[in-house]
Amino acid sequence: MKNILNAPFMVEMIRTTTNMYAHGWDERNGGNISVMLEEKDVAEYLDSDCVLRTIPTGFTAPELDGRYFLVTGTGKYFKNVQYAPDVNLGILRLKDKGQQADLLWGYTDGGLFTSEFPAHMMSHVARLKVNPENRIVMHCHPANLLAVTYVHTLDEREFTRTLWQMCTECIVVFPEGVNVLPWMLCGTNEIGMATAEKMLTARLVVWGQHGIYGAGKDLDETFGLIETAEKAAEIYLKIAHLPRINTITDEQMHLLEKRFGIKGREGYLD
Ligand code: 2HA
Ligand code: ZN
Repeated sequence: MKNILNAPFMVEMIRTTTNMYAHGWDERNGGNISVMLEEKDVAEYLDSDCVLRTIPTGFTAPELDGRYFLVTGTGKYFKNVQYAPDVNLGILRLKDKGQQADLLWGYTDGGLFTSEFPAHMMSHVARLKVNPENRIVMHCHPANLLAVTYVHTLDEREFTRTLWQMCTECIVVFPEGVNVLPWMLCGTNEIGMATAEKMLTARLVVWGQHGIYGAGKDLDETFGLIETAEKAAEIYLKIAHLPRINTITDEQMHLLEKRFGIKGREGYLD
């Protein structure tokens, strides 16, 4: 067996959590990531018959039976992942209609998967329906996006249009826009189901007064989505209180659509 700490998915996960912490998106135990792994990738590093513990998940997701996930631990700090990956991360395989998870590696202090496991797993189910290549669900608390949810309407069209107008590349990076949930109690199946529903039509879902969820085919894409939306939110906060003299017009957005071969969400541009 090869050393799992050298596995590309592990190296990338450690780099990403470290980088997200450095961006200030994951204070204390804030944020969580789940990476769907291929059985063949895991097999090089783990004996998949060796189950350390079986953990009830508290939800049902038959679509995920037999799927492997690398997941951040509950109560764990992104800041610490690089120093003790085996304590702060775990590798799980779902079974029994997703109601149980076999722990194959990690959480060595007796820990558990993230409290947002339902939102992650339900979002994976939703994203796989849209794009079978989707492997990542990422949640964090970027300050500017969070701040915008206090002073801007949470109407999804308006919220999306504001972000699109803040940087030229926004509509190119997330043409489907940003979906938004009002404040809800986190860590529950209810917010998990609501997030998954929103994930059917966009890879970014803002949680009002809490943070953001991103989904994508790899960690780079998903990080980049959140990074771009967060940058737009930062610019909005720099200008929202000033008279706006210039903007990116809908006509210019249509030029971007043509130039980059993308299509903004139906009905979001005039
Ligand atoms: O504590 O971010 O939403 C982890 C979280 C919960
Ligand atoms: Zn959170």
